[in-house]
Amino acid sequence: MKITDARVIVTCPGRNFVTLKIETDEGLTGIGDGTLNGRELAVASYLTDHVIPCLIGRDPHRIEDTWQYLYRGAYWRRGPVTMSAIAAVDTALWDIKAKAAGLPLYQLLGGASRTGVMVYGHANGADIEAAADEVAHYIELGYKAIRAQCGIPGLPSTYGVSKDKMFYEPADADLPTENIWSTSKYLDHVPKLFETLRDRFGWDHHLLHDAHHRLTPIEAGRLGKSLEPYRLFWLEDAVPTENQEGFRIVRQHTTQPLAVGEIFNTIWDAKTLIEEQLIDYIRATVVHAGGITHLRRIADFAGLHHVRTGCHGATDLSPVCMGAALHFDLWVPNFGVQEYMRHTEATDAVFPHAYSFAGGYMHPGDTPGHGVEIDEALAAKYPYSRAFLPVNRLEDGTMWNW
Ligand code: GCO
Ligand code: MG
Repeated sequence: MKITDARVIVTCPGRNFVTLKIETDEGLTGIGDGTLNGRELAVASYLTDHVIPCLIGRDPHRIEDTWQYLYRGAYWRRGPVTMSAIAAVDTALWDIKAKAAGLPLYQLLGGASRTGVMVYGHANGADIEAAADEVAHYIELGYKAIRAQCGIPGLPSTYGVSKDKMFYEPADADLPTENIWSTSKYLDHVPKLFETLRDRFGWDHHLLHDAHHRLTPIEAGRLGKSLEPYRLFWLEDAVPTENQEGFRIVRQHTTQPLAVGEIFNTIWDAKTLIEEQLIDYIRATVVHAGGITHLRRIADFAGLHHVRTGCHGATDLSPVCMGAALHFDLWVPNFGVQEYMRHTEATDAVFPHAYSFAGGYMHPGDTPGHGVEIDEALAAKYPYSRAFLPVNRLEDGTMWNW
């Protein structure tokens, strides 16, 4: 088999998505997600200008060789743009290989390790009561695991708290929105949210929380300690991880399970975190971590060190990434949980898919390939529309981590 053509489709059915479609001389096609929120066109150009010309004429079955060709062969390794582009190619090639075999992708990885993939949803509210009402809603929908975020008194807006119910979309403006942050206000308030949730809902559901890289290690240690009585499934992205050794300090101070990695691109971003067992869950996912080929490598390394997976699954990861991630999740032996933020109806219509949700679990479906397609005619009706993620400042105006 040979690759005869490939093209990038940028579409905005409510938010921007970058999709690579690869065609072959045998009529089989495959698609991969290359969406990088707020920097979409950089990946589109990387693919169109620098990757697609090298793909034409290659054997699509040679997934590993193509991955190494694009990673080692570029000379300029790693980084979110490069690795999202490699992921788009890799995902499309796994799609083609599985279609050629007539099997759902998870069968090629080694088959199902479980009957369904536990997912967590996002419950957000302007205050504790509103967040608790949203948790109730997710429980009604059947979720076993729920992430909870709420507004902080004295702060005009807070990470994770959306205008819309059920959809949280941070890339909301043509130029970055400015948020205001206070770590001390946040640290005082969050334990009250989880105290309320345990009082109201008991202990049958997993609760999760995302600190979105805003704390220092010692502050994260304090938050972890103050949340221990409420037995969270995980505390996510407590501190930025450019300095992986910072997690040693967090670990020394709390038994709170820790998750990190949604912005990781390669195994090197997590090497110390994993081999020193400084985290419990690795959040890397298909699109930003080099595709199925590289994510599998990260997961195997993590498995040796008691670290389980918890793939990122926000709305900026397209249904194509979601489909591929669910095949990975169904197989991966050291699975933890999968994030699942629902896409809008318009997005689901552009990306018809075989995956489904029932009773808190998802299944990728048994369609050959990864089970997600793109309706190109419909996609063309939604042209790219620039949208940025917010930026964040401390109360005195200092730039902080969003
Ligand atoms: C999460 C994330 C997202 C990110 C978003 C950035 O845990 O789901 O933190 O909400 O902020 O994916 O593009
Ligand atoms: Mg997060």
